[in-house]
Amino acid sequence: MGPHAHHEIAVAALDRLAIELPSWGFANTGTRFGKFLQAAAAGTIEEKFADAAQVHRVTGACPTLALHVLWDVPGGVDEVPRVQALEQRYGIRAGAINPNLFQDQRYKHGSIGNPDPAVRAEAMSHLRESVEIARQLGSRDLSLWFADGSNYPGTQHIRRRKQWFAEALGMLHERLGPGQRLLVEYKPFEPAFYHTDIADWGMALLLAREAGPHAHVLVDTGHHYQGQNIEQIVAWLLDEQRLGGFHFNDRRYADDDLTLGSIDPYQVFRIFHELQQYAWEQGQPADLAFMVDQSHNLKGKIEAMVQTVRTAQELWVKAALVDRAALVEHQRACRLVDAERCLTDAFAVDSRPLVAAWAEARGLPADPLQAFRESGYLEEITRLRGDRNLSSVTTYA
Ligand code: PSV
Ligand code: MN
Repeated sequence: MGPHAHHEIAVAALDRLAIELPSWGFANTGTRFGKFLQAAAAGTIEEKFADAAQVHRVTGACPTLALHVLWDVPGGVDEVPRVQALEQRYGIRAGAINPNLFQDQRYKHGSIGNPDPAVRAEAMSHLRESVEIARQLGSRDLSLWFADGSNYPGTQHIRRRKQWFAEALGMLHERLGPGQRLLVEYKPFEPAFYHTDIADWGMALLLAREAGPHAHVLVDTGHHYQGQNIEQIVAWLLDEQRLGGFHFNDRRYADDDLTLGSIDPYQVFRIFHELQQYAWEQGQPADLAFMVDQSHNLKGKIEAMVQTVRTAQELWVKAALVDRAALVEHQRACRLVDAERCLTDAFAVDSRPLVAAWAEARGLPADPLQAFRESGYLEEITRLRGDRNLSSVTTYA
């Protein structure tokens, strides 16, 4: 493949890559041990829209912002007009709506898996309201993550909880409007440490199937055991027509929420390759939500998002450069080294100039990080938000 072919493939690949940013990635968040506060962090939903718009301005790839109901629209549906005004003002649309069933005290023993029917009913009502918020905003996806689980053997009835989950997701599915989807996220650990009600992709898939045709599985790349083959999960879910989207992040140990590709870029490449191989074979890509789920505690939040998006673009282009026809032939003939080299050769290409050329052709900065730094935006928000954000800083002597 010559440089001209590379260029054309890169342009086609990048034109169809959109990445959704998480509103919470712009706010001051931390670990369970504490928060290191940033002067420039977003403290309101408006600031989150404004910051997301900066990332979109320099990368051209992030037209939507995922919202967490409790953190962004605590007033529920009544706040929809306010969100719509922000969408207009900042040119960013609301993306996936994330109900919050893990922070309220009442969810200590779970939400829709709670043994107390009154708590399950309250969780259901929050879920129903979240569907309504999504419907009014024109958001396609309701992104569901449940912290439900238990910490000690024998303390919860695992099968009964599974049944309550199936029942609740089925009822929620019935509330979906046209075009809406339920995305079911799984996670094997944290905050529960003995059992998590939806611990892996198989459990999420079973629940999604039982809920109905518009329920799909959401793969958060940080939600796996060490050593798990994530691209195989992706390939199986694609084949089952039940992959709904991703929460992208990287990790070294657990759900570390590190910048995409910072620890294992080849892992991201292999996932992208499975998606693109599927699209090539089917003649069209799967309908997926590509979302980031990262909270940066130490890096500058907007810079880290720009870095994430640019890394995704670079790895997406590398995956697009895999010689698919040759790969299929090598696989058929079991030419192992040649098949593997289809992947490693593409991964070895320096895709940065290809992404930069695409960006310039689209009127975007060739170097988005530099463009962001030169814009003065960070200095301005640091000045405007600094006093408020740092007023609660405590230094222990
Ligand atoms: C849980 O770890 C998770 O991945 C879910 O997607 C949440 O909504 C998100 O993080 C933010 O806490
Ligand atoms: Mn997630």
